[in-house]
Amino acid sequence: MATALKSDNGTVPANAPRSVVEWVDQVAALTRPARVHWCNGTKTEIDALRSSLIESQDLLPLNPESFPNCYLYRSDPSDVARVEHLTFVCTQDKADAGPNNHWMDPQAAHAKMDALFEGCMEGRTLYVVPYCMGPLDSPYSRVGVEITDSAYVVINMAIMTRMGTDALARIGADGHFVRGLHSTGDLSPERRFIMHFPEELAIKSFGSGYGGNALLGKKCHALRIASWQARQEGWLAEHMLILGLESPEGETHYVAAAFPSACGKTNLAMLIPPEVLNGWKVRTIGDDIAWLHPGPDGRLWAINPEAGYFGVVPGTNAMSNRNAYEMIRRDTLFTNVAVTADNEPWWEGLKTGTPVTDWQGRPYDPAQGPAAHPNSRFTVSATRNTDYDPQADNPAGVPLSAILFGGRRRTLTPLIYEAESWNHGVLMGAGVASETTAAATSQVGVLRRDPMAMKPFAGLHFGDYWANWLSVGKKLTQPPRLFHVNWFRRDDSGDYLWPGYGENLRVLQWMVSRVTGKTSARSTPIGFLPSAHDLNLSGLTLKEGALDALLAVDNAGWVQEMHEVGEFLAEYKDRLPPELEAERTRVLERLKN
Ligand code: SAT
Ligand code: MN
Repeated sequence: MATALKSDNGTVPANAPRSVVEWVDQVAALTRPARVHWCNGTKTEIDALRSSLIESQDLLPLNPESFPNCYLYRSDPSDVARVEHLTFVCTQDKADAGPNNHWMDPQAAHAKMDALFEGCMEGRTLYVVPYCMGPLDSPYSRVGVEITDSAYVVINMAIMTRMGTDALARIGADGHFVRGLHSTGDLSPERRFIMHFPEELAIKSFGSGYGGNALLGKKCHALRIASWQARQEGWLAEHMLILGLESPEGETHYVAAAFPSACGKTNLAMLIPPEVLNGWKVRTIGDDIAWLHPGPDGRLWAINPEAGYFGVVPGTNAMSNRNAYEMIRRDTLFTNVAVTADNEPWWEGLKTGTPVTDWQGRPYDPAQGPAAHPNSRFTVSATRNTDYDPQADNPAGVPLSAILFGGRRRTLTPLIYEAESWNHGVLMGAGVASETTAAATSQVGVLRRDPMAMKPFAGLHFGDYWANWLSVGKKLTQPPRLFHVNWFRRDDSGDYLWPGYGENLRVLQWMVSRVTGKTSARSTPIGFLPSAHDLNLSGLTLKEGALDALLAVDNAGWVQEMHEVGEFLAEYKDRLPPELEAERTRVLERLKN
């Protein structure tokens, strides 16, 4: 079929590559939209889309005095988080998807999805959304096109990516692009699937409008498809924040950190130093995803493929994350928060105001659960962050001094410990475990292994993924140092042992002093740890015994942990790199001696 469908945004852009036009035609023939709209990413376009959503009451303007240009979107109550049990990696060979993914045969998956997409856009607009993950002029960036029938998705993509004409131009130059097809369908959880075809650079997502399921540039492209490509090409696509840490002497170290969803990546990326650590400065490159490339100088260079934040709202306040708290007071799209009588957004942990309407639009009644959904989100441009690091736009990326892994664990794992080598650090990352949160639809608070915080996002067999980590390490003559942190230790009464938030800078400070060789450390079987006097604790009062607990290595507990890690790794045994198992055995032997 020719491109007979007239776009309500003019016709097909002059710079649209043939391959894109043909694909749009095919999809239009299948989905039968009433209109096709090629997005150019201009402010006029986004304003018009927003106005149409306001008119249809899908978007509610919030108080224009206190929250200028802020809006509330309420999703279907059954569509509020990622759906891991409905997310598939469809590789020709089932083994390539690994035991870490749900798999479906690609042909069967296409047939299943195409049956769902058939006619699904009747009466709707098909939006063509060209986007670039990463700075438009970076060799590390990758382009994609998302076709969607959701204007809410378009508005989000415009914030979260470099979206529009320039991205389309880059496809022309590049030739390759990721094809992401999305429809909200009828939002029925029975007809909801998120399918990835890494060998075809394609994604098909049906039946959900939620962030990670529907903004296909994010987890689907920048993590699942990209981790597959990264393995083939010798780089890393990771679920990591990137920050720049400037010391009082004016020296900046870039750090990437992998924590599972809703474990505080956004808060750490936007950390405001406590007053006693005056002179230190944290700048944000990214809060969720990092693409890491070995550079010609033997260092590891990082870019943030995203252009905005899709952050968890509850808990955000002037103390936990003042930058975010101020950032989301304008130009922000809220999803599933509550509202006050003054038509201001409200969420648990905000500490001021009173909700009158809950996230489902009902009069607020505590008996019906929290006012804001625990996974309610803000979408906002990264440039709205006053501590946005302009280096985020540097096409070369930033060189990493350190990588942190971490999870939410009540017991055992110390506040911080450092790997003895790259391979040891890969084992540390592979063993990450965390108590689950509300970002995915599963039970909350259960300890689950989440290697490199990538369990839901690695679009390949974990064995192959770790092998790639090990081989990237071999290319680095100046590798970043690898650390593991845990801000979430608790005592027997359930109280946190460490205050977290801005105080985490004290831990980063020790990390920098390790990187610069300014401090020694205790060598323990699990790695290097600070002694109590190595941490800068001035002006901080911890509970009696807390510091000892935070820096202790419980040998018996770690022997048990290493056995559990071993059992977990054994699930990947057919492709488990022997170096990883060798590291585990080495640690275990040291623990026993
Ligand atoms: O998957 S989302 O990007 O929507 C949120 C998250 O889990 O990090
Ligand atoms: Mn995330």
